[in-house]
Amino acid sequence: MPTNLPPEAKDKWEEAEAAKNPREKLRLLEEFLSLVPQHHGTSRLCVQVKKQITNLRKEIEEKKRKKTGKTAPKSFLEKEGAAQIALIGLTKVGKSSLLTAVTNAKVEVSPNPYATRELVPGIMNYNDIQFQIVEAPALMEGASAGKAWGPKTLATARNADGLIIMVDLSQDPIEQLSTTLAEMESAQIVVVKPKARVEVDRRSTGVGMHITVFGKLADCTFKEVEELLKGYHVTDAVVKIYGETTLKEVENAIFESTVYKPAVIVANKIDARGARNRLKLLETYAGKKLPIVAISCYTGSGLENLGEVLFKTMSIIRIYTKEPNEKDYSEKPFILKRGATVYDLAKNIHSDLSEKFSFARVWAKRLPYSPQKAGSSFVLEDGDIVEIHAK
Ligand SMILES: Nc1nc2c(ncn2[C@@H]2O[C@H](COP(=O)(O)OP(=O)(O)OP(=O)(O)O)[C@@H](O)[C@H]2O)c(=O)[nH]1
Ligand SMILES: [Mg+2]
Repeated sequence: MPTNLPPEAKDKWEEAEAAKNPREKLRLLEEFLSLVPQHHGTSRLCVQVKKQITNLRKEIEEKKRKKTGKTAPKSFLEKEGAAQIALIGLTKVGKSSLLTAVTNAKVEVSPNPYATRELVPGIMNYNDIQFQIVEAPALMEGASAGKAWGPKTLATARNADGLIIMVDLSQDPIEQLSTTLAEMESAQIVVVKPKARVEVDRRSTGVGMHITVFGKLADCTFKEVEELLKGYHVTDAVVKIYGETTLKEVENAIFESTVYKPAVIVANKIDARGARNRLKLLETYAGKKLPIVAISCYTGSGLENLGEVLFKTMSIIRIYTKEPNEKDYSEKPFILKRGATVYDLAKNIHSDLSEKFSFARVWAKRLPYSPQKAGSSFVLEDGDIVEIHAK
């Protein structure tokens, strides 16, 4: 059953949601919390709201600090290439060494801890794809509570398309991985796709409500989901429901902001003594959940596997386009998410083109003959060549 909040709490929530000023939002959220009845059904909601309150307090403090001191550097970087991958891990695991080995970036590799204190981007080429790898300052215990560069690194991870979680095989990798994952989880970033997932993406007024169920509603109807959202005054939003989801989970999604990021574990220093045994332990511990690439930045071993694993983990496809009447297709592919359709491609080329779309011709190995005429809902796969005809 959903939490069944009293109407005055729902109204207060709406006020808090609409508040633009962090101080005002903080006050309203505290008032909201005082109106929420305390029982088992509301405990998760209370935890989420308390987290929001903590974050707001930090934000306000940070602003105060900025006013008195220098302006803080941006907490994340402009995206480039097919995907932005945040390179994170504890200190001295070899993040800068990897960035130097596989990208064009120049960054200091140092035996001293916490050498990298800013975000450092670099471009890594894999076939005709470019990945932007961003080294973030090292995580540590307490990062999610605001320690050191924690907030910057976690904001970068939250904003990235995917993650490289790096561990050092000259020491216990499981402990390092656990610390890294725990800090991320506290910052509501998860790397294992939850079975059920609800995304509530609020939009500006007038957009209306768009609910799509990709999975199944376990204990409620579509109408009940609509009613629940309306009850919280969510009127303009894109809502996506994945997996088998309960009404309670939909309600939780209104309050929380957990994000899922595809991730690869890179286990560095495979050249170190005892590293192979530690790798085996790591594989047993995490190998079923996440892909692991064992490398050595010293010897270069394993580096050649990183591109392919990233490509697979990021679930992206390359689509080559061709002008009607031309023989050759583009050298530079469009990068789309796996499952993308001809319509998504057209929209990517030009927003106009999706409206003027007439039909497409697709060349692909899996088709019995090529080119094949295709409609806008045709699902594309990596390597397809597409020619779009407009009206
Ligand atoms: N044995 C071995 N040592 C390595 C390897 N890669 C990096 N190192 C060493 O590990 C230390 C830390 O390397 P960095 O690349 O600076 O590590 P980092 O993760 O960027 O560290 P911070 O930015 O300080 O958090 C340096 O002394 C490197 O020489 C490797 O493959 N094998
Ligand atoms: Mg570094």
